[in-house]
Amino acid sequence: MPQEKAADKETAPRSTDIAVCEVLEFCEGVVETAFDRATAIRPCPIGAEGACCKHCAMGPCRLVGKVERGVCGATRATVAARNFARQVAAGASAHSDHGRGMAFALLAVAKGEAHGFRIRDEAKLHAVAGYMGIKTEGRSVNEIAREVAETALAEFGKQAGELIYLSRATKPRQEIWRKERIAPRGVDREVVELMHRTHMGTDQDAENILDQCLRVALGDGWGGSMMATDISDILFGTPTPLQSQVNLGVLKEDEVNVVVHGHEPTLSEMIVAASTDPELVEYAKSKGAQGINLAGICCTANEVLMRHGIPPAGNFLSQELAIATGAVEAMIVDVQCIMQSLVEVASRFHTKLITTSPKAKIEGATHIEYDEVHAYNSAKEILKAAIDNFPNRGNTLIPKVGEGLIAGFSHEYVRYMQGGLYRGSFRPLNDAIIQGRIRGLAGVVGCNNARVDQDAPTVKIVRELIKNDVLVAVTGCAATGAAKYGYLRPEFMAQAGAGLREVCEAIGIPPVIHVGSCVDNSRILTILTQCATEGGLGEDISDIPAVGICPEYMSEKALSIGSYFAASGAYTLFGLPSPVANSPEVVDMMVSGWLKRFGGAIEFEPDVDALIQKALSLIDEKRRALGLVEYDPDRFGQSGDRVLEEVLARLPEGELLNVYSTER
Ligand code: MSK
Repeated sequence: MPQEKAADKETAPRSTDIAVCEVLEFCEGVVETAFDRATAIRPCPIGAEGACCKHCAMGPCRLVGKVERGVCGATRATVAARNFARQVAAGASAHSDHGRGMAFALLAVAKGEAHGFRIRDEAKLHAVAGYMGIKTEGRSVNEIAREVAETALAEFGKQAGELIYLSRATKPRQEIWRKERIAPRGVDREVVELMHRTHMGTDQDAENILDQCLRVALGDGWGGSMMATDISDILFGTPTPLQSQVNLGVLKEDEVNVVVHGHEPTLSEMIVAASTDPELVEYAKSKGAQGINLAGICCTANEVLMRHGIPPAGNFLSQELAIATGAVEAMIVDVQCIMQSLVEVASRFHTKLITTSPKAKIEGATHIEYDEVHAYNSAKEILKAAIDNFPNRGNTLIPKVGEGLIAGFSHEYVRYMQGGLYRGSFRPLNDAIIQGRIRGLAGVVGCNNARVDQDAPTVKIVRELIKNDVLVAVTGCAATGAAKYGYLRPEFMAQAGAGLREVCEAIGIPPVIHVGSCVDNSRILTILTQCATEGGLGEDISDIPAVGICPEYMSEKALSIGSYFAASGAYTLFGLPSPVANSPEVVDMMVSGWLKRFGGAIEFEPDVDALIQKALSLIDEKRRALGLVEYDPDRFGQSGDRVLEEVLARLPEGELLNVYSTER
């Protein structure tokens, strides 16, 4: 792979991304980055294993060595479960508060108070109204939208009953949630109850704490996140496949570079619209630039990539380096995954760091508060500040490294691509799995983590999975990671096993499909549910030959995602050491206990090769349980488009891959 650079094992983890390495080399001794701090700061081994309890002022208690209990008598299991559960609560809150923000935005649009926004996908609005039991006949779009928004908002504060969207799961899954008493009542209620239960001296039964943790996580996956995805689609359009590029090479020497970073799509949608405003483009030219170039980092990047093809400049660990290219006039941030160090890095260059959310100010950054009512004007004000900054640009270092990609695979499109508008279904995919052309499915999701080589685990896992005929869906920073190395290009079918390749060629998709940002992991739940209800692969997500993998997790949101995947019946593997390792009892509850009760589990496996083998064996076990033909990599011989392989073989190395012109 031309894009991969072997990380120097003598040193601390760095990156396999040659663009990142190029800028890091320049930063050496000049600009401090997360890579440097990760080398300087050793992770606390006590906290890392969930052995530290700091829930009251008698501690912090370190349950290590011969210490089995804290001052209050809390056991290792209680402490590990409480720590994990609180992390899940924080992650679920981040996703769900994002979902609440989207519901408020929809309400403002429906009331005609959000200038510049409109409902772009009426079909999706009707579909969502259907899930919510809202009458649509004879009503205007805004009336329906208003009731959808109000119903969604009510889901957060609901005190009893069940979240409405649980009814979108398979019937057997709903029964499991009821039987095991983990069906969430209201999104916020479950988080508050978890914080109560994990207060000193309250819930002191690890399994009971973990049950509440799953209730919270389900409130995220089938509540806050799913509503965030749906409402984003209603307001900004349901994604369909489109082309773009990725990596630091998407920044332009001769244009005003504006990088959007964070998670929420409302402001970034307006930034996209304003970036082509003739008045602003002319203004940029008056300052000596050729135009305005937008790029993204983290999941705001994924939101605007999925709907507009705006190129991601990188994933989580690339955020400081985008600024260190010296070519970014403004980095506009909203919420989540934004490093406080950006202020310091930006101060070394001319970049304006602009915070926009009242929920996320950063000392030293410029705050331009965004509100839906004046969204377009806010976007213009921000872009104008970026343009004004263009003449201040000094020397730049934009690595000539980039990669093409295809993104935009909403679950609606995945269904559509298997038969079109009138015959769309999951039948072809299910049949391919049943025949063994596709061995199984994997969702590869999550972040970068400065404790491991940036992108290395994700890329290795994706490569091995597709080689073994596993169709991969990616989200979040894992999606950007896979994209940087070419895996989101249809040409990369050449690396897939023969069976997977044949299916991808027939449908016209890459072997790795980008389904969105981290809240869009809810799309994976929907895809798996539709596979289950299509027939032939059992009756529930837990029957399907599928795994969830989070190779480089960093965020608490990833733990919430893993927990709702597990409670939804998916075995989920995390590629870092276990945060509950201090309690073998809790480790066992989350693997064999959850497997028995929910058909899904969470396991932490830092050895990438072992993780890949585990993922493949889990898929094969499900195949056997369903009585499907045993997977045989040679069954489909040399099927697939051999011509493509020959064309690729004739090209000099690097011609198609890795380097593209910055002229787009
Ligand atoms: S941005 S949560 S680093 S995926 Fe969604 Fe990336 Fe993980 Fe943040």
